[in-house]
Amino acid sequence: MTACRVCAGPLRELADFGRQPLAQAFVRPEDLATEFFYRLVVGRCADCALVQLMHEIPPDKMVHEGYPYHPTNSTVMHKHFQDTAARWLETTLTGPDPFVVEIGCNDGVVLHTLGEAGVRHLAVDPSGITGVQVHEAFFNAVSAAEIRAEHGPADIVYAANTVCAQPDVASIFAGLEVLLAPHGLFVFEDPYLGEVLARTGFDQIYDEHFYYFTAQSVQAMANRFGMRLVDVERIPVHGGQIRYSVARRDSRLPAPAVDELLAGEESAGFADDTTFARFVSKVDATRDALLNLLTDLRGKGHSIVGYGATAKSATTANYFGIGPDLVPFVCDSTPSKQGTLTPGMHIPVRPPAEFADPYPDYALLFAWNHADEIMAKEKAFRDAGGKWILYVPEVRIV
Ligand code: DWN
Ligand code: ZN
Repeated sequence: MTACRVCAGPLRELADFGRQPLAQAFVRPEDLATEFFYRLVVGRCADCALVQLMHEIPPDKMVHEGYPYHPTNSTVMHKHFQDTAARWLETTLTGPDPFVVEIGCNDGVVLHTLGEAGVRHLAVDPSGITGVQVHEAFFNAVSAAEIRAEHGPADIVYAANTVCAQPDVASIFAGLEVLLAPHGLFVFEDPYLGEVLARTGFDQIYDEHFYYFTAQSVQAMANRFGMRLVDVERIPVHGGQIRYSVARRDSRLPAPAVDELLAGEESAGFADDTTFARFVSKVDATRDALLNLLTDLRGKGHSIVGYGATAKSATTANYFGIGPDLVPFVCDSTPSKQGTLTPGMHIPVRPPAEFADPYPDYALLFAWNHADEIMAKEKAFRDAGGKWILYVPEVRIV
């Protein structure tokens, strides 16, 4: 695909991460023959500056059984979602009988917390989820009309790590046009291209992240669909995200934070090709440094285990070429990942209990975004002389 998925403007290639598997297609040994691969290439729209993948994965390939992501396995993420709900209860949801809809509701913590406070809420999620009320569908004009007919307009439509994954973003905005109350807010949070560039967070780039937003590109996208970007907030989770608030065009004035972020993006040169070219050279320097380190340690007889079979680590392992020869297995707390092989490079995934059985000399922290939480949980590893290897923003041993 060479045209922008939002405005049909021309796409210019920025980076090519080669042949990749789907980042969460953990595979059983007997299914290796059917593994799907695609080419991971990132481009930028010359018209609206939106950075996006240049090849769209066929939707039937994206849906795989037992989707293994459970965000609230992390206590930090659980608190993040609880705090989100608590803040809205104090600020945005102070009118009579508010109604909140979440698109693709993760583990449902936001809605569950709102529900406990008596707020009407609904998840719109094709996979369904227990514990909160669900409308089992994709969010679009049709499902939005059904929801509006039954529940009335929504004061907040929320989406975490969902909009960036949906190439057909026009269908989301069509749903908002139907469902959002006149002064309602569409609030969504996704990885921030600025953090990807600033931290050399290349491993945020994989199939599920189709778009890499900035305030500039979200503003253009909102305008295109008759809405307006009215607020932005940096949030520290998942390696640095932005929470964007979008409203109907004439319903609210933008907060000063919008212009501040836009100015910062301009001066950081996010829309310049040279900025991305520098990023790509840094990624390649990280690859060389990490491969040298792992090869050197293994050559000296040290043991290394991976920690966190993240979606992100698919890009790291497959682009860098890290397989079981360098990292014999990876520990992960997600039961459905255990007993599988990581996509593409086929590193076995094992339960965290095996981490201490016995401790390795080094642990390669694929889940670097949860470093504080995991290092605290695994304090005994360090006490026993173990060392962590990190590679974002650069390769280091701690
Ligand atoms: O955008 C996305 C983000 C939000 O979540 C999705 N497209 C997919 C997914 O990406 P990820 O897999 O890179 O997310 P995490 O949260 O970095 O994954 C952490 C992994 O590490 C999980 O598999 C769980 C595991 N883990 C663990 O074994 N012990 C996590 C913690 C906190 C732990 O203590
Ligand atoms: Zn565009």
